Amino acid sequence: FALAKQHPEPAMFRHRDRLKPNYDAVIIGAGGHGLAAAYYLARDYGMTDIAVLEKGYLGGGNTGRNTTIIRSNYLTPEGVKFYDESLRLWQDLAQDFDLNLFYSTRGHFTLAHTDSAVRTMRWRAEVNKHFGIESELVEPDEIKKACPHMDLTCGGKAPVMGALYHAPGSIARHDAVAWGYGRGADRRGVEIHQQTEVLGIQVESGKVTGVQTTRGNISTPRVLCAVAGFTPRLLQMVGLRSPIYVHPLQAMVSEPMKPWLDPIVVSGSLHVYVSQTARGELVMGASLDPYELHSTRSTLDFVEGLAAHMLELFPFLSHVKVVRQWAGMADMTPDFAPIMGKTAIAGFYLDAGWGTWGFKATPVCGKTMAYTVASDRTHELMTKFSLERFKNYALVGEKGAASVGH
Ligand code: FAD
Ligand code: PYC
Repeated sequence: FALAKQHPEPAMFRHRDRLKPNYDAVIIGAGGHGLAAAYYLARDYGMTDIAVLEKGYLGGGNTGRNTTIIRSNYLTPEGVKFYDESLRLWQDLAQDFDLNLFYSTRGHFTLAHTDSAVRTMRWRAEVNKHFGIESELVEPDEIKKACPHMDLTCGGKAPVMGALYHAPGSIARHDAVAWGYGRGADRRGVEIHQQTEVLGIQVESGKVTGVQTTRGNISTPRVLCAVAGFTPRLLQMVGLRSPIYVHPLQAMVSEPMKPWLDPIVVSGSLHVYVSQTARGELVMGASLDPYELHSTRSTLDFVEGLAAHMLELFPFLSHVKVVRQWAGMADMTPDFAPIMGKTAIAGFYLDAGWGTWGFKATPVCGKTMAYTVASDRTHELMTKFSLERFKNYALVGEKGAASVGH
């Protein structure tokens, strides 16, 4: 009690005892995307009468489960511009929050093991350079220089023929990003309600009017849905359909080691990606689980497969222990691009379809969704990402830049 008196404000955000009966806006999902939108709505548009509703705990969804790779070396002009703006926003985020996000620029190699992969890397490098993004096709000797521990022959199975090198590629501490946005929104008056599940969304005459939650009903004219792998369930509540399908994406982490791996290394062909954190752990991932499943269970099969591929690239790791594994629910779209913006229901805004690629986009999603909710106009950076594109056959094909095997 004495401590509480000395520190009346919590370090991160306040616990709110009760929900109000109405808010200017409700944000469903306290992941990075929902919290970032709340933060920019409060900071840039003075909208603070907002409730962020979270069925579990803040950052407990894909935001706290991802492998934190940040890059902008995408394939389509729309994608490149969007992620590039995100990379710009990442640069002063820690200062903005006054919180260390462990943002660390490492350089990012996407390895090519076949002629056709080399061709795709060259294609990406050229698109990237056209938009001023630092990306280039590099030869095996340059990979070896940056990563001397790599066996470029991959045990003779699939030798590395080159790579796409993206110097700005970075990693950051994922949960600190959620905390930073959450704290910043809370300090500006936004209410964050954990353990509060949205069970229904009220729509009257084509307009959103409120939400039903496990803690009572709320009326509101604006609802932003940012629930990643739960998107199909939420869309059902308002009678909208999307082509999103949900697959688990697993990851694992090793015991800490002396720093030896500076860059981020990705091999789509070997189904491996890896980076080393400031704490010395290797953070590793592979591919989507090959079946639709709404679950965050993890499997032995995944660890065995990923460990085998890691050893093809880095045979000296054979005695290193895996200490944790987990999974998230990836909301996949057919073209590997997100679904963002206004919908056919007035006041219902969507930030979804972020599958395996949305952590890096957290700042730009927050910024552009805040603009869209505050002005009821789709932000120009997201016009190509509308839900309508699937009806109009105007897809944004990003599969070749997805990094994760599919
Ligand atoms: P989330 O963080 O999942 O937040 C959504 C929240 O909504 C959850 O907390 C959930 O509990 C809540 N919710 C759901 N339903 C309800 C309801 N009815 N009521 C209230 N709350 C609800 N992206 C990258 O850019 N780089 C990477 O390296 C990368 N690696 C990944 C590795 C893994 C293993 C996984 C699973 C994903 C990875 N991603 C990566 C993708 C990235 O994690 C996601 O795209 C991003 O975190 C999505 O953020 P979000 O805020 O939209 O969703
Ligand atoms: O989007 O770069 C990415 C990524 C890597 C692993 C998962 N997603």
